Amino acid sequence: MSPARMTLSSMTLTRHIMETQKHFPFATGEFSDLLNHIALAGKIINREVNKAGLTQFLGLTGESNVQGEDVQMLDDWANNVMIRVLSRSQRVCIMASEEVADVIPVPDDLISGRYSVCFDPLDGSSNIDANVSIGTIFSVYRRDDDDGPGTEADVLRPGTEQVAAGYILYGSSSIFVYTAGGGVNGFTLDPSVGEFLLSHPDIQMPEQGRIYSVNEQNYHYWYDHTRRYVDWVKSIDKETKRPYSSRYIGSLVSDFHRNLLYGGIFLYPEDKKDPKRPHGKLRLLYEANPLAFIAEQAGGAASTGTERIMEIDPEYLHQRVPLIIGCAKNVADYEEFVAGTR
Ligand code: P6P
Repeated sequence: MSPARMTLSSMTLTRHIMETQKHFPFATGEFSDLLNHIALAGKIINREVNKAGLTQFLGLTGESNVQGEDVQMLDDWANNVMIRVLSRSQRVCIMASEEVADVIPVPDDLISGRYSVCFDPLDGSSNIDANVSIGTIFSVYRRDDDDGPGTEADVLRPGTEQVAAGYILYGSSSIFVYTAGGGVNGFTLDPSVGEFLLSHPDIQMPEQGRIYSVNEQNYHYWYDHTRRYVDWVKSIDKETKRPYSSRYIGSLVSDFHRNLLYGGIFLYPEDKKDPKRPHGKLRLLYEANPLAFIAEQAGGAASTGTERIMEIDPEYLHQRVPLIIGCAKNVADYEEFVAGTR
């Protein structure tokens, strides 16, 4: 085997977080310790996701969650892992989960901290039984004081106030991707040592990509500007003499991660499909905001079509927003169609 192939990254996630924290004056070991607890939860979830077919975790619980979606058994279990690990980290004062109607306080008998964490414990879970990659998405805020128990106000904050965000993608290999405001780095899990090792340093999106990801089943429910944009990316480009490539997995973390590495745009726009969901399907606090932070830190963009995702002031916990996210030029193109200038 050539020496190059023998090169194994020795930069563990833990060491990278500590190294990164040296550049933050306010950083104490608490922040690094919190991120390491999120990574621990990811390793535990990864262990079960990777053998879901061999355990009792396949299928539905028979219940539906606050979103009105069927709850997969692995969803429920992953949600409990996130809550249990974060509650015992001594770094968290409040949590918000896609699977739970209200904010989740840290039990009185445990020590709480000054961070609040919003998470989707297992995004894309409807794909679990088909072995499609799924992921955990997280968003971290820091309160200025550590007085008293956390409240909903500690999570209803604009995405610009996030101190960290990322996801763990459970796929052919499992990868931990995060930003703390100083760029985006990816760490691949080496199961033989149980460590996330730096595999994708300083991820940068190209200015423009040629992949579009959208569920075209919704075409007839879209507003005219979305239809015209998708028709445009499917038309023959004068320079390249070919249309964009369509890639849609139906698992947000997987679609986003591919576009992050290869370039492209993911769209879940507002539509007229369901009057109860006029702003599209995806949620602001634990899907749009964390991925928007990652996208912007990698040189990309994230918008509703008219507004920067990270500048939205959240009104309620499970607020849904249109999500147009990817390479900066691609998002800008879509915004021009919304504005009617194209
Ligand atoms: P649709 C998965 O349930 C999810 O929340 C995201 O992971 C994914 O991007 C989206 O829904 C897919 O929704 O309506 O295209 O099936």
